[in-house]
Amino acid sequence: MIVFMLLCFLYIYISVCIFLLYKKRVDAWCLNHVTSPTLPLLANCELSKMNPDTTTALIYDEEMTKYKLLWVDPACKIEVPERLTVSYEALVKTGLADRCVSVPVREATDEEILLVHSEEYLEAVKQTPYMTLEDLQMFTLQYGDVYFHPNIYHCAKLASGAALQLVDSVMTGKVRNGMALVRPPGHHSKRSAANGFCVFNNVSIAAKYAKQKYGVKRILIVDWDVHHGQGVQYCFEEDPSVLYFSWHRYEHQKFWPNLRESDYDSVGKAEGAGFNINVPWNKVGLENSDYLSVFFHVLLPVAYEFCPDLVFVCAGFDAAIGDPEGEMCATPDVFAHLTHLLMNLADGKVCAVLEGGYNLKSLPQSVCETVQTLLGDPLPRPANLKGPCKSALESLHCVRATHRKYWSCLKHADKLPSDELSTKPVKSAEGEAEEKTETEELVWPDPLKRISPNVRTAALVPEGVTCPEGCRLFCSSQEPEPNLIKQLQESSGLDTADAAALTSLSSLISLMDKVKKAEIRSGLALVPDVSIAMNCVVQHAASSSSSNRMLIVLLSEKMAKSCITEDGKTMLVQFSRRSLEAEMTKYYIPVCLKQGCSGVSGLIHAVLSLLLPLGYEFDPGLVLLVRAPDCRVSERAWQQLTGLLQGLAQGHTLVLMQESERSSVAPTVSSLLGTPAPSLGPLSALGSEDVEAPEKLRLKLQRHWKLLQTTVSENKCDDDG
Ligand code: Q9C
Ligand code: ZN
Repeated sequence: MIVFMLLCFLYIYISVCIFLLYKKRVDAWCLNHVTSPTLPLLANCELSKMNPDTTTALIYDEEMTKYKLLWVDPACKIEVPERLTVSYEALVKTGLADRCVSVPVREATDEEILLVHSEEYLEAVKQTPYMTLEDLQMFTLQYGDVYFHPNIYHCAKLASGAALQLVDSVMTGKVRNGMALVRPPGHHSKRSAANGFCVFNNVSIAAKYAKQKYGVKRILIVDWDVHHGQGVQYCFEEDPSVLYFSWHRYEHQKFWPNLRESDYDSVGKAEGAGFNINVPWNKVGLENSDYLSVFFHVLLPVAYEFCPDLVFVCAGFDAAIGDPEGEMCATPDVFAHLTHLLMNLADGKVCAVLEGGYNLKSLPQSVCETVQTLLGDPLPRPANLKGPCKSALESLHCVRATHRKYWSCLKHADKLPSDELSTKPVKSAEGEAEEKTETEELVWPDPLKRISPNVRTAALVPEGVTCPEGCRLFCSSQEPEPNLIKQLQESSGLDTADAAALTSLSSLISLMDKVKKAEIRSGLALVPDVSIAMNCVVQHAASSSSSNRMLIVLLSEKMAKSCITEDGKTMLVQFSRRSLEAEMTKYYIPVCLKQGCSGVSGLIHAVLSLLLPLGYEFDPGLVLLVRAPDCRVSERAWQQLTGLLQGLAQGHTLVLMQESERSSVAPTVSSLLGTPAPSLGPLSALGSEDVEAPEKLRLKLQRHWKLLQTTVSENKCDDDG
């Protein structure tokens, strides 16, 4: 009997183990097993987790922690195995790792490594596992700021292989996006040389591989590591199919790797001219506003014009606060926004690959912010943004001026001031070698928890209109209050007899309240008349005592200034073809577009370079997005707009559309649900009118809204330095 029970127990135990193992595999390679009979056993959430439209790959292997510096070298001592373990542990502890599909690493093959590196170099690195400590030290000497270890060759193959696995997962549609946590990093390594802790150039290899294996036509590489990824620059310098963007600590060439070619005037060579964008930082201590303004005024406009099919991020986190290398002051939550702003490009195909990041507190925080954003969680509020500092503005100005001849979105950028080249090496006045004060510990608040409301998106639609999948049909539970009805009657101008219309307006108000109270993340309402509905919502918001700011984004030809009270609680940005400039105030911003909202390039450009900076600086608690039937916006541009606005107000957006536009409900809901907006295709070159008008507006508004600045302003704002 006892033996029998033991056998039973053993049998159950083994079955459970097999099941768990199998489940893990299913998690990783779910799509091959969709028809598997085991699937119905999995809970619903498991199924949704395996939906390739919403999944995020996480690629990590402990093996990559198994090498370290074996001798004394102050330049290399920060590159430690703990960088990877603390990052991964943070993802596990926060439950983020569990929400990702874990994809195994593999070794990159010789052939793949040779896509970027020379045979001689590969052969040399191949010898390192057999070298003695002395040999390794000697071997290391020929390269700059890097160390070798008997196991680093193996890890370097895994790091590149991890990037390739990520490309495969994203390109085959197994996942939407993903992150690879790797060591050694890659972006400094050159065709025939290790450099800056990097052995093989992981992202460059992955980009070449994506071109070769999947025929990807245009690739964007965003290098937000605080160092210049000169290896990536060299690799694609002449290649117009790969747009490389890097910002980096430069200090007029005084900072490592001290290269002349890291400055803003290295734009690429031959065919590739214009496809290399360097933003040199000449001061330390830069903040979130500095980074975001470069996104709004350089990277995003150019990226949308370029229209990549695939996006890589050289995701180093040494540009975050507390990092001993970067000495910058951007907080970890800024990476949530940087990530989000890229997620509507390339149909959402974003592959982030770890590079640097040496503060063991801010690194894991930044990694978590990035992964959580890839997973689609609500963004943190972009609080307390101000304008970029003077030095950042100088860099921004130089980059825009240098690239104006390559990109139509920059063609009205201010020209380079002939006297003030940021390139010229600046002599440090008070003698060399300013001693670093390494002693004082920087502190910053822990990033806030990013909690998703239980309901992602709710729709208020008239009877007969089907509610799209993934969206909750909104039914107001309470009877409308007589007081509210009275107020609505006043603001709508409707007759008391119009009971049905008033009830539906009161449902709209209760939907807005639920979105405001974060019981629902976002909402959409199909209404008989958008102007009336908008009026009601705005009046109601104004009458309620909450201090919640509201951003109204209006696509309409009908002037709507009367909504705005100038008390700072409401900002209205209106897009139309009407020139309402004379009406402009700090909080009523009419953007005149030559082709109205129907011109895709013009609208997108205005959204990126005007609406986003305004919205980020205003930092609303709710976004009201209103689409009048006369606006003729293209569906895709509308989805981009909707998607990009999710970075504000923690995704609390309420969309108003006219009943006649029911065919737009599904695409709108899709964007509210976080599905990347479909790519717009390479945008047609912007006409002068498309750039000139927003540019004029920007100049007028920049004294109120500092995030609109792109040059060290003539109207002398006493900014810091
Ligand atoms: N303090 C990466 O972040 N050392 N590599 C510079 C100056 C080299 C950084 C020394 C830093 C390499 C991937
Ligand atoms: Zn770095």
